[in-house]
Amino acid sequence: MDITNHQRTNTSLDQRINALIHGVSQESAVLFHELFDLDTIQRIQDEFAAATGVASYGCSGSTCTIASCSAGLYDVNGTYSDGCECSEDSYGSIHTCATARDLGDISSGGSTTVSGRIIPGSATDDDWFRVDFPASGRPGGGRPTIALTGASASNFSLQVASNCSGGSLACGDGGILTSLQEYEFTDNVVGSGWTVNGTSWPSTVYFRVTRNSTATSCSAAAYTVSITR
Ligand SMILES: [Ca+2]
Ligand SMILES: [Ca+2]
Repeated sequence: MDITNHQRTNTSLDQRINALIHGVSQESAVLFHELFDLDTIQRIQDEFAAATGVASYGCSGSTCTIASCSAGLYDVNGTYSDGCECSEDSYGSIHTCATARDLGDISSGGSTTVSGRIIPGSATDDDWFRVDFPASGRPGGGRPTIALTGASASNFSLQVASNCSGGSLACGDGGILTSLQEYEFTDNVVGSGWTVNGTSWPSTVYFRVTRNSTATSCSAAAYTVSITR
């Protein structure tokens, strides 16, 4: 029995599998042409790029890198195999106080949560929100609190103000509050012996979320802010 053809087939398969697993060296570039149909490889590469949000890529030998992503997608982890794995949140275009996302009213005992991402490589990304704590008198009821929460909280900072002109919410010592992990207002003047409410009730709070350090994964670029009263 002549097994020559069988051995040739096995050898060819071994070469292809080796090339797929380990890549091919510069010297064996001719071999790659012999092993694979380049149009098919190109089509597979293009379909992979389209499916993973890659707008353009470059390959050198068997190593490919992402050059750019489709709109709203980002290659945060720098890994080619999962493409542009991180998407912008729905606040993507909110980069000014004037266009802050309005989270509505929070009454005493109420709460809400907002989650988003501050994307590395998106030079202007920061997210602005507005929340209202309506009160009919002093003390205002409840304890308005805005806090970064979750495992990634320390990656981010809050900046808070009472209006888009930088109105202060600071107690006593003045200044606009920046680099916060949490803002909390306790209306405890009544019963303390003071006769003047030195700090206005925070009826409206604008807050901005920024990232402190470079995120190297999509999850590290994600923040959660808890608002309670
Ligand atoms: Ca990636
Ligand atoms: Ca964002």
